Amino acid sequence: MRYQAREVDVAGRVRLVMEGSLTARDRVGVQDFVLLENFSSEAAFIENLRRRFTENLIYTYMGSVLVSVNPYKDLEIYSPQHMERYRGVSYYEISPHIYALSDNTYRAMKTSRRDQCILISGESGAGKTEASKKILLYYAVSCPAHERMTSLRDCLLQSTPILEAFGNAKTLRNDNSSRFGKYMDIQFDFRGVPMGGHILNYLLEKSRVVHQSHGERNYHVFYQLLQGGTDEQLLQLHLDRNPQKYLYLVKGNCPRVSSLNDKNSWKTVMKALSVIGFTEGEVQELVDIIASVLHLGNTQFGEEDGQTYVTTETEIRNLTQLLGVDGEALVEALTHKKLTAKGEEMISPLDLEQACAARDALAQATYGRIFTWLVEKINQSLTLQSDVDRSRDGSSVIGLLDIYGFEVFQHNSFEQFCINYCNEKLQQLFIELTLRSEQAEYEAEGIAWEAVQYFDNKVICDLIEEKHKGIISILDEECVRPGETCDLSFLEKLEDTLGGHAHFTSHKLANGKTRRVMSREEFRLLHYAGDVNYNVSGFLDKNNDALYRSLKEVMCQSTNQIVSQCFRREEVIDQKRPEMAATQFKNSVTKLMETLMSKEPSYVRCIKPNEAKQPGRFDEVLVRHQVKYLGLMEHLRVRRAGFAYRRHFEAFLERYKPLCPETWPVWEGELADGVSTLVQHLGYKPEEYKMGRSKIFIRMPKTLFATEDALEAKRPDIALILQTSW
Ligand code: AOV
Ligand code: MG
Repeated sequence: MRYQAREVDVAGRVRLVMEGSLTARDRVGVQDFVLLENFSSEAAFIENLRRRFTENLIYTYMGSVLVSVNPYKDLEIYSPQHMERYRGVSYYEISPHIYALSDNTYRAMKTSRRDQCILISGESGAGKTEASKKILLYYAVSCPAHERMTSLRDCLLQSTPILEAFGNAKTLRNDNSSRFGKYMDIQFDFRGVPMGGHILNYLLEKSRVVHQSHGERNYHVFYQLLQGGTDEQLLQLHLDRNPQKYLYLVKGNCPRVSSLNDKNSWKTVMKALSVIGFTEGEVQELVDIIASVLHLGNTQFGEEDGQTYVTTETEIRNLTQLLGVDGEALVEALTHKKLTAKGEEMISPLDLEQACAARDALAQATYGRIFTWLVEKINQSLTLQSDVDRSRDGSSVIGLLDIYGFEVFQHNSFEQFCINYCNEKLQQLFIELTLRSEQAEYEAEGIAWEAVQYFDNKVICDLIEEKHKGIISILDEECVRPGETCDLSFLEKLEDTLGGHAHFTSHKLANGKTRRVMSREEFRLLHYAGDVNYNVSGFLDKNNDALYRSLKEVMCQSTNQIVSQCFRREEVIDQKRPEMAATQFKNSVTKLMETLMSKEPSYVRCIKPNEAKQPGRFDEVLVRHQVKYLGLMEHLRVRRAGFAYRRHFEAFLERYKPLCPETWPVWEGELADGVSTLVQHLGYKPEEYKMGRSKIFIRMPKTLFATEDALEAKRPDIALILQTSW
């Protein structure tokens, strides 16, 4: 069968880019993008992705980077047998897989004794969390472990359903969207046995607790409790099974999601809590808090003669009972604020709007702190090993980063700003590290390196984080500036300071000259991944993240031990203002980047094939956009700057030695000489390859393909590189 592939060139002419018989390689594409003949053609790149996706081959390498396309269906490729197949096997010898990346990272850690990290990126719904779960499963199941470590293995795995219940929610982009960032270290001893773990969590989207956009939900755990709790339990918590009864759950008008089973998930979460080591008492307290947040949401206020009062006595009674707080003090704190002026304490009433805001701030603070408390508790369960083990030489870690992906909604707020900033930083790290390692490899092998042009997004990172004139600094200043400040005054400050910056614009600055209409409340950032309009409404409040002192006082007297651990007395006494939310986030992102920089990175780049979350659909426009902003073409250019393919002498000789009588069955001499003998016998021309210090570099894929074809002719039993299927 003849096969032709065409693409439209810049001038709009249709040209033939591929022609040949339809071999397996044509059908399923190449398993490594560096082996694409036409490596600078985006059309060829996407065609390769599409072909593989159609054949359910969702993974493709680009050198050591793993590109993954979300299949939106369960593929039978993650069984223990698959794990077994990938153990100890190097890339190229078998179909690309997340297990191959996991295994290679593990072996690199063991042999080099260097800390590793796996960075998973991609937009919301692209499959990052699923990828990170597969990696974790691989380590939990396939690493050697001694008996007392089986509980660690369970804790590692069971931490996921808990954090997902409390930190994931349905958004328009993803039914199980992570609304927090997660960096997890898995610690191994010198033998490669998992010895412990540690999780760092980043900025949970707290506003979701009190408000959801249409078609979105609050955190899974609320619906799980209502669906999965027993009748008796709900009675005790004064809860109704119907989520629509709760004001914090109705805003998105989306109580059920067909892809989620809230009832079963509740069971899973309860089991996970017990595996992690939560006592019955702690679970009860945790459930009391979840219920309290719902009751707080239903707490309503009235206003008469300038006096705000609570109209829902029952809710206050429920809160008093569940949280073990003083009901009167709670009502007082929800309707009044305490001020200290010139050393004197004054009480001033809140108006209706302020009281609602105070209530919502309390709900968000409570939920946010519980989440952090949960992470700490899980961390305790992951710290199992004795100090003796920990201090042994040769222990190292593999870090796993699964953070919220780049997001663009119709309405983008402070949360999207932080999330997209974090993605911007990760992209910067990716560019820096891949470029650097490529250069380092050429230098180490003694091969000349030619500089490659690429887009450096540092300019956007600076725009956001620079001291004094970055957006975060300006936001902080506006939050503490005395006098009348509001979200719009913040926007004006941005316009004054940043007008003229190539990556910043707003309604006023653009003067109606932008393609997508912006409102007066929006500013636009030209991110590496695309343009995003941010609405400034709520920015100051969210950055301030303040909770009235009187509410903190009530909470720190709670008889619920988890609550009293989350609201400490010292905080009420300490008058020092903590850092603002965006600055806190910036600092933790900076720290994260330092951590990642100190490790040997591997990358998984996830791609979302369609917006409908459906299997079998490959939306080329959507995919092209992601290929562009993930910098995949750029990375490929870097990888292909000189040579498409490189291989250690040993591995190359091992694979192709049957092709040459002098190297078959064994080559006794130096490896480099063996490779030289082999390629000369194969007829490689001097311009087609270069010998490095420990590797052979092959310029064009067709040279390698010819060698592979020769191997296939000789050894039909060998699984061919580039055309393997499952
Ligand atoms: P994300 O982590 O990248 O988004 P997820 O990992 O949650 O995205 O993936 C979204 C959904 O896609 C999952 O719930 C699965 O239904 C499906 N999916 C992803 N990967 C696979 C796979 N390998 N096999 C089968 N189904 C898959 V976000 O957390 O929103 O940025 O903040
Ligand atoms: Mg996720």
